[in-house]
Amino acid sequence: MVTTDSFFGGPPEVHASAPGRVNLLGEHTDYNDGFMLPVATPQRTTVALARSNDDHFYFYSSTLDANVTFAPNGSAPAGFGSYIEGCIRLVEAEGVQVPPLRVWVSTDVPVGSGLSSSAALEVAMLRGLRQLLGFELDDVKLARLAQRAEIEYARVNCGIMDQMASSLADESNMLFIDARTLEHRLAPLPEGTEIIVIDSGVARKLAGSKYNERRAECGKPRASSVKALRDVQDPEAVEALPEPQRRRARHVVRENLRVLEAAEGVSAERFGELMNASHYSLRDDYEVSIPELDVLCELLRAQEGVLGARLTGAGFGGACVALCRAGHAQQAAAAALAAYNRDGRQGRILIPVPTE
Ligand code: NG1
Repeated sequence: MVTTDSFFGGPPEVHASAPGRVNLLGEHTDYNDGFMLPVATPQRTTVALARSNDDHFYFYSSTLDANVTFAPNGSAPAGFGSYIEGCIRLVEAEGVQVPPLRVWVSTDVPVGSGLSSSAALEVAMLRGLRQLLGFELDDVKLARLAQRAEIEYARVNCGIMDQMASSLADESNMLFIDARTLEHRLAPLPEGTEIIVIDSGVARKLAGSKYNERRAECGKPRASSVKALRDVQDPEAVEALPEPQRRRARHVVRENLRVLEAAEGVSAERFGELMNASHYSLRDDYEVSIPELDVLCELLRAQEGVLGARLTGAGFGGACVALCRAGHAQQAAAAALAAYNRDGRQGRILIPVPTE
């Protein structure tokens, strides 16, 4: 096991960290210029940075116990190093000279559960670079660079939600985001509520290819007079589209309306209803759910104190999020998980963070 002391030969120059995110409402809306309401996870990714003693870059992930080394004119292979290298190259492209570095990474954000461990790594790394090198970078610009690192270096054609949430959200408030203007504001969770997140134990195998397919399907209506689905306010307006664009557009248009309603401040009960409606729409119209996520949401809804539940993130596996009355999360999560795993499934509670 490599410690920071052994990796750096002493203390690093700076530490920085960033959270993952759980999206409460507004799924598959970010790449349609729409609206969303994520919160930050209690789990975080931490980076430690110091200038290298020679002209090479050295990255170490203590979570993966993996090393990446490359010369200044080289590049990191695909994997955790490509996110870090992407941040470095994009900061260089902003005109900042970045010396060869040693970078140590550790995370307790679950990887592959739809909680955006990749955004947490990008945002933590950019914060670390900003701190080490002392250049100006506001938190929205930082989120934009983090998104570009994901698209251009990790080769994932994502929207801006994850990086905005990791850069600007906190754990006790939702972050309302307008993906077109990047206007954002914190909005409190409905009074007297807390959240549960349970990983279904199903890896998001098709997430990449199906994600791109959905993006393309949403792109089609843009050929008409609207710039993006965000510009359609009347849900009836999409009913004349051919299938499957009609149902894809119906999800996006209605999901945006749900986010706008929730962001105004609604009762806990209404928020729960909006989450349930979001799940049904993702299942039936957007077709990104899988039976395990549907079962897990049903089990969560059946627990005392639970107000609503939905899949969170891109879908095709990953996690479900539920809103429940404060004080009920531990018990409701444990009961839903026990019932879910009874059939040999491998679910696990992510939030509230298990204490062990
Ligand atoms: P996750 O679940 O983190 O893969 C993906 C996109 C988001 C957003 C959601 C769906 C990536 C890295 N992120 O999130 O931008 O479009 O799906 O709402 O692909």
